[in-house]
Amino acid sequence: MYFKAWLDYDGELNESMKKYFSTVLSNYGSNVLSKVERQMYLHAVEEVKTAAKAFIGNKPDEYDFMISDGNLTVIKEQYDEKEDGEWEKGILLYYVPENQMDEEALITEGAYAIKRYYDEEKRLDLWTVRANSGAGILYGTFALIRQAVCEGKIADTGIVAPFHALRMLNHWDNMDGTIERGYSGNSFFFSKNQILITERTTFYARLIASVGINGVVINNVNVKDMATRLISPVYYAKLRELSKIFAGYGIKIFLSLNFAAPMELGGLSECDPLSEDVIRWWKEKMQEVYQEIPDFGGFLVKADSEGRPGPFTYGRTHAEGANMLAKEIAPYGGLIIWRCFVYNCRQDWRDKKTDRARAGYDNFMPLDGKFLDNVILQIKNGPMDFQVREPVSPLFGGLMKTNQMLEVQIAQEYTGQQRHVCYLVPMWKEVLDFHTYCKENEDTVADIISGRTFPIRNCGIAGVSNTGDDSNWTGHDLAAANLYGFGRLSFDNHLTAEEIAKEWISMTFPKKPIILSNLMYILMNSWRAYESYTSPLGIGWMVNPSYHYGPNVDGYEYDRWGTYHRADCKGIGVERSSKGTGYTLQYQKKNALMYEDVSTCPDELLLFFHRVLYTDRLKSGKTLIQHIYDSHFEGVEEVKEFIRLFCQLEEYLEEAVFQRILNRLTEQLSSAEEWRDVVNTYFHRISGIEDEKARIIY
Ligand code: GCW
Repeated sequence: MYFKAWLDYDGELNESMKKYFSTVLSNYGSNVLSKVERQMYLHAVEEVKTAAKAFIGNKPDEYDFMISDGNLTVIKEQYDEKEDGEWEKGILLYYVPENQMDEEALITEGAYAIKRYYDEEKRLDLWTVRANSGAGILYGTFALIRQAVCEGKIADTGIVAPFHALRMLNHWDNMDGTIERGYSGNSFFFSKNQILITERTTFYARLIASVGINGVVINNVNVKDMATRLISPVYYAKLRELSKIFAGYGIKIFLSLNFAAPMELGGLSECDPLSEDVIRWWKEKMQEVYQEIPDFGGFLVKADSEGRPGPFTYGRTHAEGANMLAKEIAPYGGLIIWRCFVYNCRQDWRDKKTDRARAGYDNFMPLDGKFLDNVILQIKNGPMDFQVREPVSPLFGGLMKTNQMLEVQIAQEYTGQQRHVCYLVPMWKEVLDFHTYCKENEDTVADIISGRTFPIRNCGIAGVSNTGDDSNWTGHDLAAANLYGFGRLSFDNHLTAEEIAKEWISMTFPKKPIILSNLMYILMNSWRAYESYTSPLGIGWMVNPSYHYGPNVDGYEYDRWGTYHRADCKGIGVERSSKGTGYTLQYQKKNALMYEDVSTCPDELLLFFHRVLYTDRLKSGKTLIQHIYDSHFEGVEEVKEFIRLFCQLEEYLEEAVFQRILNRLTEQLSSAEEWRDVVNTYFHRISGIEDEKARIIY
């Protein structure tokens, strides 16, 4: 059992708007379409029918049409002329053949335009979706329905082209059905070492296509055991079937790859990327994979990180490792997406120069320009690991000759594990809008990963998925806003976090002003609230090791000595300026200077960059210790406010939905109280400084 998430199409249309959904006109009969394009087109037509069913309770009439010299002819068996004064209204999906294109920009894969079409003489009044690709027709159709649901009306869009070329979801699903950092049940891709293909598979493809996703990595980047065998005859038939289903929604399937596959699968004695045997093995493997799965997108690789094998074992670089694979997959148009999450998890934090934050840059910056064109480096948003607040990775703005992709985590590993509400779109917006100063203009992260800064074609954005087989897909109903938001933002970088939240609420819940305003408040304040009651000012972690939920101030798992945050009786924070680990110097000058100086370093990242005394004052005028106390108290109060606002919605929401969300919010409150008490007590004891407001600190 699963819910339709935001595809319920529960819209309130007036009578005049409803009429448009009484007819759908399509031209997929024309022979310009390839099989897969036609499939996407058919799915778009299907979507209009589904929407019509929801809006008017009926299936629409379906007709073909022709356009020649700008004249539209509706092809009907019996074309009944309308009575005088009556207009034929409908929705027309128009795959524009190349020779009829008047708008260049429509050529971009996935671009579309929604436009009204009137014909006085024929009394036609249509809303048209125009596109030059099946994906464009599909995206345009979803956009048109979205307008109808959210606004109750349809409007011209002009040409809308996807901002990022690759818009991917990374699933960390294991073949036994578990999900690494999964908080929404089990995998719907795998169970007991088998690939699952059910009704849910198709629905999922449709769900994520509706927000513009065009690539999915189905298995965990930690590729172990049977997952190594995904590229073997045992699984090809199912993978082919799966890739066809997704292709019909404009989505390519990718796999995570085990760098040691030549050994574990091929029986070779090594996986040295320069060994001829290894190269030959991959050559044959790539050929086999593409013979079996022609639509296949390529591979995602986690190498030399957290125990995964990689080129380091043989004294080779990441470029040598990635390029070897890239060369062998290139003849088939495949991509190698190589992760930059590479660091030494055995570092000794007692050494003041030790700094995990430096690792990505130190490892990859020297390789800039050394990767083949079908390699993309996938870079986590921050230099550490998906903490509630981190600066942007300095690889963005550092690398200038390398294909790049941003990786964010939709799954809330460190942000409340989908038991706490934490709407992450505002965080991603900050990352995407960050000026790297690598160029005078078009220097933001979004510019870089969309190919606007440097002429790179293979680039984009990836999100670690937060889905599972829970009936509501994301465990916490409100966590679906993150999945929705990730897709929408990857398609249209100009949307604000508010606009996305508003859309998602309108698509998901009944249309009542109080639902919109209260949920908007909760979503828009949730990230800040989570940050307030958890780890302050960019210090990060402070969670229980391994499962990463709940407070544990000294709990950084790769630090046996309890020193990574450097807290003592005087102060806290890691000095990452040139006086400390030198991490600040990895940024372009303007940013390096900003972070280097305590007086210009933004407060929310202060403890990430500097060691600060408890008695030092922040820009707010508060002392550091008072800020820690206050923010932890305030964070908890904010969660109480969320609950108060949410309870006002009881009469308007389905009982089960209301109860599910309330249960999560209730758990969030007790967890927030625990965070507040554990963190405040720790700093109260270690600093010996009293709260100015004399509140009780447990
Ligand atoms: O954040 C860490 C997670 C690991 C994860 C790793 C990674 C998939 O705790 O579970 O492994 O990052 O991104 O590779």
